[in-house]
Amino acid sequence: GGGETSVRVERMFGLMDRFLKSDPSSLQKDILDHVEYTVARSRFSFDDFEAYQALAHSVRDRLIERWHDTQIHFKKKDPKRIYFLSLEFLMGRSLSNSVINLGIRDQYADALKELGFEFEVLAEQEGDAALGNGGLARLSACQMDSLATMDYPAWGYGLRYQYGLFRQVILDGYQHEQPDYWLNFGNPWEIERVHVTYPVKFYGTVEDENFNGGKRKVWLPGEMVEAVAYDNPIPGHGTRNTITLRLWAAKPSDQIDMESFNTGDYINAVVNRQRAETISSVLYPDDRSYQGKELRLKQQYFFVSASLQDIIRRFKDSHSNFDDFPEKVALQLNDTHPSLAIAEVMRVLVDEEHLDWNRAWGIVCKIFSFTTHTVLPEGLEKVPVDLLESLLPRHLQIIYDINFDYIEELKKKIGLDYDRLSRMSIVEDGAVKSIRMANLAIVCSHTVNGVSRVHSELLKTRVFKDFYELWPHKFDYKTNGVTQRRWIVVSNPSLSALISKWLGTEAWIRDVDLLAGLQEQAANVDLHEEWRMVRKVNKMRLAEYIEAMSGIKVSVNAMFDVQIKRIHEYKRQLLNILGIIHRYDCIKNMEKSDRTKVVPRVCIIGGKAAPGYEIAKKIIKLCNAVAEKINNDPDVGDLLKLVFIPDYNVSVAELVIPGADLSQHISTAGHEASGTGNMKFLMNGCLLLATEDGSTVEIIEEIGEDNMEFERSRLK
Ligand code: GL2
Repeated sequence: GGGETSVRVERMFGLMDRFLKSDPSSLQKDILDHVEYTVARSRFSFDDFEAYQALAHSVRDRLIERWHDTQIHFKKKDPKRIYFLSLEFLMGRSLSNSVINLGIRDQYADALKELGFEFEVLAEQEGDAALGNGGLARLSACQMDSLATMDYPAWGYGLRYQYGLFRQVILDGYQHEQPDYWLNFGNPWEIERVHVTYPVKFYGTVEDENFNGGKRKVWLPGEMVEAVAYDNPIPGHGTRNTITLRLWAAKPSDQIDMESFNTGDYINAVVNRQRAETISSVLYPDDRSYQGKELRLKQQYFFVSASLQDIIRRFKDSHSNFDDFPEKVALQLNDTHPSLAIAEVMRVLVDEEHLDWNRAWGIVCKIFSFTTHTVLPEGLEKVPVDLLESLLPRHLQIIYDINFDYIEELKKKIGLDYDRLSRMSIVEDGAVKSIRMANLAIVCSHTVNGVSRVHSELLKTRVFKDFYELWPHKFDYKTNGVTQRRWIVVSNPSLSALISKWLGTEAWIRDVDLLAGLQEQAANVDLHEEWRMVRKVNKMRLAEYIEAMSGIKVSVNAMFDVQIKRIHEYKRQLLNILGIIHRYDCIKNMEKSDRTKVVPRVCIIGGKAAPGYEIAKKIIKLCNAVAEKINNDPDVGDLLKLVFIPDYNVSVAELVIPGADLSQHISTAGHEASGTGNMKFLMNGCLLLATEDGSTVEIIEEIGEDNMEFERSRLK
């Protein structure tokens, strides 16, 4: 828990007076100063975007104060630190979230009003930080918010992609992908750390070298790239704790290609240097399909190597004995994407710190925990041995050595069951010999987490059955959660005010369990009425957005029936669309007099398809074709509409979820590891239409059967 390491203390050095003030006139002065000195516009003439920039910088100043205090505090206390390694973070926008967590949203709104600006309008100027694909990446973002709020000494590490997830544009009903130039207008939420840089090495050869009378391995790399840190302060709510999301960008290293400069091939030398930057240029847009691409592996190692150099440097600042490492460092692997970290820690301990192999292995086995986010065996990463050998020759040797020792141990435990040994091996001997990253992660981690109870059961009984039988104590689960700060307070301010009023406290913003207190008022008709009004306001906001995006006018008196998530066959958007076609047919075939009994419905679908996922892209086209037909049929009118919302992302979700009456989570049972959208809709008071899959099963238990209806086939 946080307790011991809490930074919920006032500034440590008696410098309270130095703190930036947050009364409206101080805020106004700060904003105007930033207009003049940061944005370099006249304080008498600046537009909404410039006002947003100045506002963001003024908030950032306040974040930095807390962030410094947090660093000083933890440096002094030296607690065990949590390092969350993830290749994806879907942070969305930062402005509203920051001022809400800092507790100064209203002060800013008042300050801006007097300057002639609306807070909400300026907040809309911010683009999304979309450095991830879907649920896994948004979960990382929610976790950062919770770690900060709960006073953990945590660090997030990831990659600062130059282009985030592609922008989805719909042309003639088809998805087209365009680059997301999210950094083109600057990013006030990050701080470039030009002095926090580390060299990252690739390729080359491994040689034997004489050492202390024996031999040791030396990696002679063939390419070197520089990792530069960009820090994103993450404020907790109701605490001064402000943690760091450190994202790495690739820059050419001064040490590369000196030869070409010296031999006069200046142009090629510059071109080669630019190549370095491609490592952090683009996020792979496929969630859960791994193609064994070299650039992807390079990204993984680049981020792992830089993060570990940083973590080890911090450890060495105050420790000299690596046996203490597990007391001070916890490394959380978010899926298999960062699992090269295991081989990298071994390499650093053995090759650079000269620990003997067994001592290093003992340390490695105590520091890693691994969360897997998938059910499908084909979703598990496999890295072709040839690729690894060329890019990271020393790591391949280390993985082989880990595997050798592990298989020897395994033989002692399970005997010579070769089928089982080959299933459990880290190395897969097939047409393409490859490394099974999940097996590597399981072997070395002290804990293997699932993301819901059902998921964990599937891991134990199917996906990782062999491992569960061997190490039952390693298997655990932590059902996913989402932060109410983002999904109610930021995205649904009216509902947030309503909840605080009826609970008589704002404490639920830190402690979500307190929402259960609303149960006492469940029958209160005044509450119902206010709730309905809140929903209406949110539906109006959504209807305006729909009209602006698609030109389709929808009635707010209709039921808004929503399915927003990545497009996947298993998520069954197709089933939803077939249901809509059926509904349309039924209405068409109805007697006019019966139509009055139909509840008017606006069906809303949104989501991106991986660019190479043909069937998913056809589902989008189908949706748009069906929409075209239904929406232009005057005979059906407001009884049925279908809208495909383009470019689904975090800020679109923030707009759509509060306006939904019904939401669909209809994955084929056994396929959705958890799902997190269901929780976001639910906490906004939305009905769920769902299959018993992933976390929905636990939602059912929480809400109780009184609050749900089973489909007939489930009733005996
Ligand atoms: C996912 C799972 O599919 C999803 O069910 C789960 O809620 C999230 C977070 O644990 O992880 N796995 C994955 O690769 N993506 C997910 O959303 N993209």
